Amino acid sequence: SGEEGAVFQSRLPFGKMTPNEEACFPDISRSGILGHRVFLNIRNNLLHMWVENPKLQLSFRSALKALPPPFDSEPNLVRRVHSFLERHGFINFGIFKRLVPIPAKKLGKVIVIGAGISGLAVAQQLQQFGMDVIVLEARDRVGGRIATFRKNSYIADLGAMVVTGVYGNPMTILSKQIGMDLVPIHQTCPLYGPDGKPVPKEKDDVIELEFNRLLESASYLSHRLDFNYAGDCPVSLGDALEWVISMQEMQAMNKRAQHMQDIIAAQKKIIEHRKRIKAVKQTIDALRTEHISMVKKRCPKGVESDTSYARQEYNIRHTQVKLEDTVKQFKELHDENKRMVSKLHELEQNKPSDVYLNTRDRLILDWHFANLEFANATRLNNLSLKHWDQDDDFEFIGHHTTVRNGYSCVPVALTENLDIRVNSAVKEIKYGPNGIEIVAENMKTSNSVMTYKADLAVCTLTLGVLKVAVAEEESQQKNTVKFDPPLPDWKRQAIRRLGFGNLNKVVLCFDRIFWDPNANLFGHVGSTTASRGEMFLFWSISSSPVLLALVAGMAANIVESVTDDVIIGRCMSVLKNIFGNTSVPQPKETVVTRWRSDPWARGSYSYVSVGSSGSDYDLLAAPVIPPPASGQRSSKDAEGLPRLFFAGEHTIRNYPATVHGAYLSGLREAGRIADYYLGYP
Ligand code: 2PF
Repeated sequence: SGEEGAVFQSRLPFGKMTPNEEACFPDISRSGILGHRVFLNIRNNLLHMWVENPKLQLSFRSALKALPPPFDSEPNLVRRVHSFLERHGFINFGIFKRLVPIPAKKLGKVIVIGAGISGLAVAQQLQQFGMDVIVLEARDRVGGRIATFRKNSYIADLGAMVVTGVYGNPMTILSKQIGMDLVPIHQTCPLYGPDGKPVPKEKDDVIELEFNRLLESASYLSHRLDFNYAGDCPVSLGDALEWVISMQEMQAMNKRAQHMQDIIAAQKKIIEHRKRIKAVKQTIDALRTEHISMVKKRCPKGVESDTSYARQEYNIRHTQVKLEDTVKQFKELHDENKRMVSKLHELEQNKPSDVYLNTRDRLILDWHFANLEFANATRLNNLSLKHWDQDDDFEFIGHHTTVRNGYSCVPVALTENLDIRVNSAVKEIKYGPNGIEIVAENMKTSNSVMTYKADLAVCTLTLGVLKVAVAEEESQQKNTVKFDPPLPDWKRQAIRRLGFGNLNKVVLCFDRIFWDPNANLFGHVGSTTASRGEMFLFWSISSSPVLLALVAGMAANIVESVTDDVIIGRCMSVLKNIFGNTSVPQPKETVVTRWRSDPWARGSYSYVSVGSSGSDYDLLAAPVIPPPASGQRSSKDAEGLPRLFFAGEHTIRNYPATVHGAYLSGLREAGRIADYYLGYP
């Protein structure tokens, strides 16, 4: 709450200028502590005003009026701070009531390729900065990977559905502007085993702990031991995890071997003991015989000489003492033997497990791996051990929520006042020192082609589409999108290196709820490691009886080559296994997604693949400056303006693979374009 909360919500440090702020305000940056304080007070105050009331434009005039003295005494500085915050998307973004009209005279022409959340964000921003904006979208709808299925009272998100954390999330501001019905997710997730029976809570907890320990071990291997390369090959997270598991298995085997050795040693000792007992027993028998015969032959006193008598008595006593000693020794040996036998027995009773995890436990562990494969949209073997979680420090805090009225309400709201041409598939992106030319095909009227000319273009094609375009360029094919001239090598390399994953959903709409209505989630443990991602998690977030099954990891791609009937059938058998045959009705409506086969997505979202790193996101974000026109190539010429800009989920290093990241990438590019093309107000 308050000013501090507003600054935190804006992802800025409360008491410090950011490097970007220092670069834009060199005078303040050099001015010492007092100047910094004044700047921060103005900046923080403006952020507070905006976050408190994001439904209304925060104009310079109203901001100046509301600033407490003495910070209103330098209108010029206030104006600069206001412009800075507006240009970089800290204030006046999203959908809000305008107080100052947008200037009628346009300051430049822009084509935005793609009407996903990033394209809509950049288009809204540039339009309010006074540029002439057209958005070209191949599908017949906006939103891209935000796609909501709506039929009768059923609502289900086929793409993004979770707002991940509220504090710092720009979606929180949008939710205040747009009718987003945000509902917190109850994180408890009961698991059902391959047999359909609930996994006991204690077992669930133990395996989850083990899963977290394995992740920690993998992280230790990477960051402490620098085990990131095997020879020349970078190591994947999956490799590292399986390696730690096999170490644990080896340890279990070693323990078992040690135990066997202990048993053999105990057995040997017992045999030795038995030999000694036998020998002692023989000695006892001999002594006893000797003693008896001596007693039998005993002469009474006075028959022979006193010395003889004394020797005789001495010998008898001596033999008797020896006999008693030996009997005592026998008893001791016997007792010890008893102890050793019981120790052996105990050893035999307490065999350590010869496996680290039994089959059942391993499958529960696999469920957690499937969950991780869902979050990363790919198999663990494809993820860079060193960099897969490079964005962890930027995770927002606060609860995760779903959008009960469907996430598509956000992109639809963002279309306000924009010129969006749907059914327009971009085929060619030509760029040169004087501007760009885009060729788009109308998807409704076959063969009709439109050419658009502008000063610059913002490309929000998904990384999957870019990968296909680059691959086709190399094989001289041309079906998707052609860049003319081809994208520079550094850009193509980054497109190839960074991963683009897959994740699919199955929507099942029923006439009644037959699952626990209080749980938002329940998990299903697969029956093999290979199938661990197949419908491993069910979501129930709608107020109507809708279940969403997730298909992640290896299963996500496999499922795309199977018919809907087969997939729905698999879902139904999993559900019947859990809830009983008679409890599960036939679904009324079903939808199966195939994001990899979708020509306008070619997958679900980006991940840091083996051999890639966070800096590839920066390369994907970097604008492209066209090569100088022929005959004009002089190295002395200042480098030309960039004409091709990039936004999208795959271009934002700190928040990749998310809706908020895609949105922020749009705000960022709008700021960058304004800096290049509009100068500073
Ligand atoms: C057009 C196309 O038609 C498009 O319209 C446009 O270009 C490009 O726009 C997570 F991932 P775009 C989730 F919960 O919309 C996390 F990392 O595709 C999560 F907690 C995480 F940490 C979580 N196009 C054209 N036009 C013209 N001509 C032409 N040739 C052409 N080709 C194409 O891209 P974008 O960059 O603008 O927006 C991307 C975002 O929507 C995605 O990042 C987002 O949807 C990813 N995603 C999720 N994000 C999220 O914040 N929450 C989620 O719930 C989450 N969910 C997501 C998803 C994506 C589920 C699926 C199935 C993540 C979990 C999951 O529930 C596909 C997908």
